[in-house]
Amino acid sequence: PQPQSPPTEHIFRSKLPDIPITNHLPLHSYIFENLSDHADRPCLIVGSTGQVLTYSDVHLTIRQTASGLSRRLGLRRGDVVMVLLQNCPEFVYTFMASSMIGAVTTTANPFYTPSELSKQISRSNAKVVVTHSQYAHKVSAEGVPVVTIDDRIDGCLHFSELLEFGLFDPTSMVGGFNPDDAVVLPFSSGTTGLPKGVVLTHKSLSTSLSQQVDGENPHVYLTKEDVVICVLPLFHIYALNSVLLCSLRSGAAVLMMQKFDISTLLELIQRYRVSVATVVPPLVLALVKCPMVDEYDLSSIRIVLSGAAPLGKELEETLHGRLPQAIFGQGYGMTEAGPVLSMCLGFAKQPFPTKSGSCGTVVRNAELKVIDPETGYSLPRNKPGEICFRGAQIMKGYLNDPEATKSTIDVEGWLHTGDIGYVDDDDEVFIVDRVKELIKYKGFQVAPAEIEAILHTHPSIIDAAVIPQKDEVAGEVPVAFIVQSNCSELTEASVKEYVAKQVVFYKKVHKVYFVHAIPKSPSGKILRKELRTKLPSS
Ligand code: 4UV
Repeated sequence: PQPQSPPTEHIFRSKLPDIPITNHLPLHSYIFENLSDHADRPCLIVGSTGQVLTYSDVHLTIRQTASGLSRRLGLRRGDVVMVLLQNCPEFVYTFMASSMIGAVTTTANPFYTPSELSKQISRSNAKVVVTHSQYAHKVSAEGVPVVTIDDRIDGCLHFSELLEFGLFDPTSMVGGFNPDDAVVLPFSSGTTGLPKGVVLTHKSLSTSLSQQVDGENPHVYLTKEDVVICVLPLFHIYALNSVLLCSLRSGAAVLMMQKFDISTLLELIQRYRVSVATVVPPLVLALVKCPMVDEYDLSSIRIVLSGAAPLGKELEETLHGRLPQAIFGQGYGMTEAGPVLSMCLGFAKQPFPTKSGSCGTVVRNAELKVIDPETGYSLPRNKPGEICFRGAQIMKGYLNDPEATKSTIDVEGWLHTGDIGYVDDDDEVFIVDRVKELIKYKGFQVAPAEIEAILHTHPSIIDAAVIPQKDEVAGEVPVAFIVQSNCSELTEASVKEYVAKQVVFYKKVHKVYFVHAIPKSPSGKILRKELRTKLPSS
């Protein structure tokens, strides 16, 4: 019974008590609040070279980078820095240094095409791009300074040139600081439309981290003895939040892998006695299928966290069979939610028993409800509906898009996720479907509207709709329904190629269905559910 809420309002909370949350500090101050406890401990380990950087090394370089960003590049509070990097220490230096000077980091995938990057640079109004030399050409036409972290390139700055301006004094932030200032600007399409800048503030991220790793009984118990493998890309909010920032706050070591390769992954886990493995379902599949797994000593792993896409119960149980000593569980996140909504309580310092297939229990100091999509009323336990979420960690809004913000966060502050799920008798969240447009390829976002917009530019295409089709390896792949003009004779291959040239690999169209019309509602919205029934597997 919850006497303070009306009888019809069903709100779910964590089984852990609320805690006082430290969210008034700038993100970097919060992250390094306990630096003196682990200053000489390993902070970042570079998998490819074996280089080990301690917490004090990393903090020092962050302060140097902050000086360079401000004095060499003239960046000020509110300016946006694009980090176009694979996992490497410079990612951490640039991101944390930006926080220090009050600037904002927008993260992007180095595999993006020049046109995808151009859109993000202009939408975010990025003032500089930090990248690897091999990707510099993709952004050289953008008219913003480019910093390379490895080879020197004519016309670009080199990262080392940022480190020549002494140490930034974090207490000297020009123009003050407000916890509601943006600190990171990942792009996400949310429930509908094109990718949009998601404004996550210092307060959002420090709240989310605190909900995970702080308190007497942290929901995710990490210590300075832990070695956390960072194989997922840091440009996605999942690894950024739950691998990098949670580890830095806890004093754990982050073992960075720049490129995924299964034998290197296994080798690194064995060599560095990795204790926490944060994964996505396709990686679980790869580990299950890989015969080499039995040749390595993986006994150091105590936590396996999977997230970003649905994980089959059987898959989870099969991998668990191969790593019996580890606790398996899922986290459920969404960029706009800041990002973590729920997390396995088996990871807590005093753990709870959990069920496989569950996405965990709602994080503390937050509220979750499940609403009937038709009536908007909240539903009791075990009844599936749209998951809504409220707390200090959710995004401030979409950048320069009040309309999209209004349709995602309602007047009472509830974020509507577009996910269908329920909460069971033990407070565990289960996701059963997705009503939003979003397609997830191996956990990566594909926005149908973006691919549809590209298809619409084809001279022989009159109309197009893109929806997900189930796929054993990727989870989902984008497929297109196409209406072609009368006299044209488009082939499936030519349509696929037209899209493929303009997008990163996971946004490619995998199958093309030629149809006479795209089913639409009277208001012109594509009836995606109806299209789904036309797919062979449904
Ligand atoms: O916006 P996004 O790309 O964000 C994410 C973030 C995931 C996580 C997961 C665990 C963490 O600890 C963390 O920090 C971040 O994926 O996509 C959001 C959508 O992905 C689906 C769901 O449809 C979200 O609205 N999704 C995310 N996690 C799960 C999931 C999951 N565990 N099971 C099923 N679907």
